[in-house]
Amino acid sequence: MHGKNDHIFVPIASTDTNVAPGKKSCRRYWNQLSRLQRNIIIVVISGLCIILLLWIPSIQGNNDYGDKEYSANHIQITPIRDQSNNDLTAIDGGKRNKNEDDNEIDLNNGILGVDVAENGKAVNSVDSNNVMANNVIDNVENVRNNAIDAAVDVPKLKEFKGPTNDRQRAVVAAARHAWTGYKKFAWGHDNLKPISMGSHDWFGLGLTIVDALDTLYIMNMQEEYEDARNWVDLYLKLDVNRDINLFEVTIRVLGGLLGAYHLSGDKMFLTKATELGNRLMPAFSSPSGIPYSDVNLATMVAHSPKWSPDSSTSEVTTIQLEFRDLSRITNDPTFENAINKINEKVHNLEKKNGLVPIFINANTGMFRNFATISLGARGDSYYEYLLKQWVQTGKKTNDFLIEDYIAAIDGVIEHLVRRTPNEKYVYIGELINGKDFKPKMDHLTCFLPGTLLLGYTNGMPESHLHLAQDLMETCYQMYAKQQTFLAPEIVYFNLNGESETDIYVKSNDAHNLLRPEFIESLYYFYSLTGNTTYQDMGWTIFNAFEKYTKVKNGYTSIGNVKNALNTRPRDMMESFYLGEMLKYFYLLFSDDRKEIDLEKFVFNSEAHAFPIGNN
Ligand code: DMJ
Repeated sequence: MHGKNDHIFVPIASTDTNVAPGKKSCRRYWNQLSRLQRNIIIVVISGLCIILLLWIPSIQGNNDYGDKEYSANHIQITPIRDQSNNDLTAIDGGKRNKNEDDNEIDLNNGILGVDVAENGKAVNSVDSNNVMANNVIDNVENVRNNAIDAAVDVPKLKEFKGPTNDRQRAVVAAARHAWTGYKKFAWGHDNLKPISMGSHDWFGLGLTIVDALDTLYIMNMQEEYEDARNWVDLYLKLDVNRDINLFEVTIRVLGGLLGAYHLSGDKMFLTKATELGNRLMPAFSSPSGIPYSDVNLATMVAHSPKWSPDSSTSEVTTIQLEFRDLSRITNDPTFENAINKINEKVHNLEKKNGLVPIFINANTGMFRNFATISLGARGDSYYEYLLKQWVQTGKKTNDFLIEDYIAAIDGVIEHLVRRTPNEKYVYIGELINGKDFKPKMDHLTCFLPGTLLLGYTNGMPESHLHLAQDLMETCYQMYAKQQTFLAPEIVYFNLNGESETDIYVKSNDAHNLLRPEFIESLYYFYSLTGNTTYQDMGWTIFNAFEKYTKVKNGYTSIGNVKNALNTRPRDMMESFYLGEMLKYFYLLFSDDRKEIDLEKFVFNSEAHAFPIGNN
């Protein structure tokens, strides 16, 4: 239950329906004119309207708002030399493809007009709820009007050429199979239920379509991309009258729209993203500035989760890349100001050697006492976004974030890292009540090796590289040890020789939800080192997914990875299967390891790529 104070009530502006004074006398004057006079006036007004209609698009084409660094950042691939100093080909005895440096992404070609920035502007103060909601609603109306103009943009699909090898072709075939099932049975709904041939709605925002936009774009699946793009344009209604989760909608929907915008340059996505950003803003109106977890996008009411007064720490700290990106491309600092406030608040809280409890209270702005410390559920992406925000801002600002990241990884090494007694697997456990070590690791934690390697290539210490390499091995074993060659949701480790095997799985934890974290790490390892061993590991896992999760109408999560003869399909394909998993597989198998250049783009937590800026 949540208390009364957990809700922010925001009145909606009323509509004035009074008839304007003077309307009657206008009509009388019109009636007094001769027919000829009336016809002349009608012809002149019609002519003016036609001229105006022809003129408006040409003005819009010339608009260029704001920070050029950001507005210029849509992708065009042009062959230029690799200027990188961060060559890691030495680690793991990495092999490198001869031609892989020949393709880089040129960020300096083309400038996007960002002509919705002013009308899509968010409000100036996150503290004044009523003013905020009224402004938001006004602005949302303006943005909606602009969307009609922006819709004339033609998506540019020429930059990504599609698969170049059999593995990539297999991934595209998987994407097409998943998409076909979704389109047939769940079109416009959040998720596909591939076995019952139905759909599942969580927020009512067509999650799978929005999450998949940039995946379809990168794979050059033009027909599917255009279907998705047109659905977003015509049918994605952001004023859904239900509570949505700020974090999930930010990483999947806002991130999906922004990612699609950066790749395609299609302003319709920016229009939608700006409207969504505005509708999410009431979540920041808590007394502490730590956002509420839930917000109703129609009524602009925000509140804590129904089940608790607290928000998850990872959720309030995993919206920063998206809101900063939105501010940079709209040239409106409102969004970035709100997330900077969270950064500062969390930075100033007391931590255990950089490690954070997994719950935080939006009203008090304090961590929950004695909450678990984990790099799995509810903790994971706090650590991910400390590094990635610093990377996003060109490593020039937000020094306290990278200091917090370094402190946190030191804390991980000191308190959470252990090695199993027999096979010497390195893993990351949890601290229950903030102090009692538990040898449990979520599959979610397998994002960490990729993030650590990204940090290392950006100047973090060598200890991060070693931990990354060790964790890669352990995460791979989480797959390899199962009959299906698929990882479970959670594994436990042999702490003091009390179990027969060093890695074991409890039956309640044996499900696989098609989560992408380890494939994400494989992608980082391949992309940053060029070592094709990681591609081979990924290929083995890809085939296991094909074997055990592919069904007639899509892909399904399964209940049991331990028994190849009884996997217990669960009938759910979450949006991150198309949004993340298949995108990372496709990029992992690319002949060009820099198909997306990690020196120029940073992926959000849902695999949507944003340009790296200068500050
Ligand atoms: C995704 O929505 C994101 O990767 C998120 O950060 C964690 N959970 C899922 C995938 O497992």
